[in-house]
Amino acid sequence: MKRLVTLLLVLGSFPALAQNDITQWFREAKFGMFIHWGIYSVPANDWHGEHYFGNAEWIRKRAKISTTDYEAIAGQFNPTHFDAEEWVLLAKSAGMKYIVITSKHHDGFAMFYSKASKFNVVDATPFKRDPLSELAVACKKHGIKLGFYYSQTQDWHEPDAEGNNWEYDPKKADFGKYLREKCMPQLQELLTNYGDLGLIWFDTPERIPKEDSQKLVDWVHSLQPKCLTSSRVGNGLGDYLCLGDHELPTKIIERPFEALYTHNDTWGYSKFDKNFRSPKEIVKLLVYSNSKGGNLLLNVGPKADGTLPAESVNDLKTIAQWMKKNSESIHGSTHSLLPDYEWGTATAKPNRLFLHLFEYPQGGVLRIPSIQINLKSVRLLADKKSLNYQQQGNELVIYLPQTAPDALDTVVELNYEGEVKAQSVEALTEGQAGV
Ligand code: FHN
Repeated sequence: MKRLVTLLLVLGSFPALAQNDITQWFREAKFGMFIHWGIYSVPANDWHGEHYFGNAEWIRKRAKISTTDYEAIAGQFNPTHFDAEEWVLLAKSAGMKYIVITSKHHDGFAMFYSKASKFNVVDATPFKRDPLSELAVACKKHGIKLGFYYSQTQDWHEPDAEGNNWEYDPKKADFGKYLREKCMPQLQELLTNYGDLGLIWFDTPERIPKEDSQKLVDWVHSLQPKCLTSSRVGNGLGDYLCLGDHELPTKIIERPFEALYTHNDTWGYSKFDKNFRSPKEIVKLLVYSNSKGGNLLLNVGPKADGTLPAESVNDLKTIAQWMKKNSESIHGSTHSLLPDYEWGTATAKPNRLFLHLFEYPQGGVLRIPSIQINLKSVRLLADKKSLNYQQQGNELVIYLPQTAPDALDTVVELNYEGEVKAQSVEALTEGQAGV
């Protein structure tokens, strides 16, 4: 149960950006699309009739598939329906400002043309196209930042990397050799052949020594000084913080950060998983991440034919409708200056607070306790309709339409002058994210 604090505090100030801060675009982006796509989308959690549940991109390890058998899957990967521009436009319409796609996941397969390993989409599949290059072109055309996920430590195709303990003896592994001969050359290809990148999304650092994590960060920055690295490069390094999978922040985090969720219960496509989060749940995840100062990276898992699951397309289109009317409360916003409440939470811009009502108040009367604010106007963000309000002592009462104008999230915009004084965020936020 939350502690009630009667003391009113001036809640936070707007985070200042250092000049030439390479994280600025990331801080302002707020919403990104994660894409886990690889040859694991062919079995899609069905390995010769045996059904797996959960992370479909892990099929190689979970079914202990031999190198020969796994290489044969590449021979069946022919996503002729892939249309980079379609994905980029869908992401853009949903308000996503960046896309991060798996260039090489733990299975070791490169979804790009690589001279450093023949186990790549151009050399090893009938598709013969480089989807990352097509995505880079489409992202540039539509003003979307592009980032590449790269599994730096686990590579189940390489005896010298981590992870494949069913075919190789980990004691004989020479991790330095793998770094020199595959990981760093492939990063060089990614950072040289696809234009300016927003970020490299490292993952599962495992036991990587600190000097190797540092080497990777330095390598990325030497090739593209403005390219960010994720904290999962390991050992406390990286330009921004990735929270754990499916972890929502409950308190303001000053460092640039990203919460990450997948649309259902797998990152790569699984033919058995229909447990998709609803558009409302996704908007809620987005807003709660934003209200603590960070971004949401939402994952979709395309199929082996190059199309996105219909559920992902439909839900992103629903979010796009909401975003059309409410994006002002998202992009470029900062963490909330208010605590979380039973009805939802807030995002902020200078002199503006955006209240996101996920649980609509009964009869349309919204009461915010313990707040002092010099209001200039209160309105619904979607249609700019003014709302009546009253400051009754320390309580602010806002009179809304009787029923929720937006079933996903009704956004109320407060315009104010001076400082906002409210109940301590510390006291109210713990455990209230409630998604
Ligand atoms: O093992 C991976 C998993 O397959 C997926 O890529 C997620 C995304 O954050 N990262 C690892 C687990 O944390």
